[in-house]
Amino acid sequence: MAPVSPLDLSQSRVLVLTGAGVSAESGLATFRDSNGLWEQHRVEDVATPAGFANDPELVWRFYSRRREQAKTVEPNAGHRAIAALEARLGDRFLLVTQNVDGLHQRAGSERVIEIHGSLFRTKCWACDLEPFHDTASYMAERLPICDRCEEAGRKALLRPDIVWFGEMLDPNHLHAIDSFLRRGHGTPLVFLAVGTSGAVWPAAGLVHQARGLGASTILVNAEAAENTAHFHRFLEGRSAEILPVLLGADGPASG
Ligand code: BV8
Repeated sequence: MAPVSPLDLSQSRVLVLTGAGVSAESGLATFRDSNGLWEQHRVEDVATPAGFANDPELVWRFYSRRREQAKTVEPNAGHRAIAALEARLGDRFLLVTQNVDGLHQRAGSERVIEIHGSLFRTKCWACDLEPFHDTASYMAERLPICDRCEEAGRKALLRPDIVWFGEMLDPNHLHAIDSFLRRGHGTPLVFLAVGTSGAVWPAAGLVHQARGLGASTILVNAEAAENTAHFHRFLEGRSAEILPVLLGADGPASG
């Protein structure tokens, strides 16, 4: 790893975007590591509304396996360094994650927007039932159905509360991100992306949004990403190694 010195973020506003590479350090496979494949299915075919309509058992098997796996791993030093920065910066910090594994929250992060949803939340495929916390695995037995729909005489499956390919992200999330980037104009803005291939939109476009608002932009990734060229700085290496140094796990106090 090339030498990395701590950033002085004491007077900055910081937006962090994380991807599967941050969780890879905890032992969870990334999307690209598996060449985007799972049980010989392309993830883009499983993690889609059409995939669920076509084979809900396969999709529930995919997510149940990932729920089980995510329960067996722990947050790593990269997650902890991000949580420590939030503790120092308070409302001058925001974490946007593409990860659905909940490891950031388990490391202590609170100001988190899960733009692709959560493994541990389930919702109804058909009605606007409030998504609920759910750690269950639905492998062989009957797939979960919506009680509320059943009471209304309809049969509807429950589904993971995940943003699938081809589905819109929550507009409230996008609005919260935009207003964070625009708020407090005048304080230096830093956009830090970590462990993401920059392959999935609109998350991959955040670097452009941040630069357009004057942010200095840094990418920390194990290899060049699809949008590396759009970052002012690219630090190649492992997030669990770089982040504690870069963010100064015990770095400068917030000013
Ligand atoms: C939408 C939930 C509007 C699933 C996920 C063409 C151009 C532009 C856009 C599109 C297009 N064609 C289709 C689209 C839209 C599509 C898209 O972007 N497709 C891609 C494949 C081209 N986007 C959408 O559909 C989004 N919605 O656009 O709505 C719309 C509506 C209708 C029709 C069209 C558009 C919704 C996207 C959300 C999809 N859901 N997750 C699930 O998790 O099960 S995305 C999925 O990929 C995960 O969330 C994952 O996080 C995400 C991105 O992957 P990464 O996190 O970056 O992970 P990856 O493996 O790719 O990379 C990891 C990186 O870490 C690697 O670079 C590796 O080198 C590095 N690394 C590894 N170890 C380490 C490390 N780095 C540091 N340290 C380490 N130790």
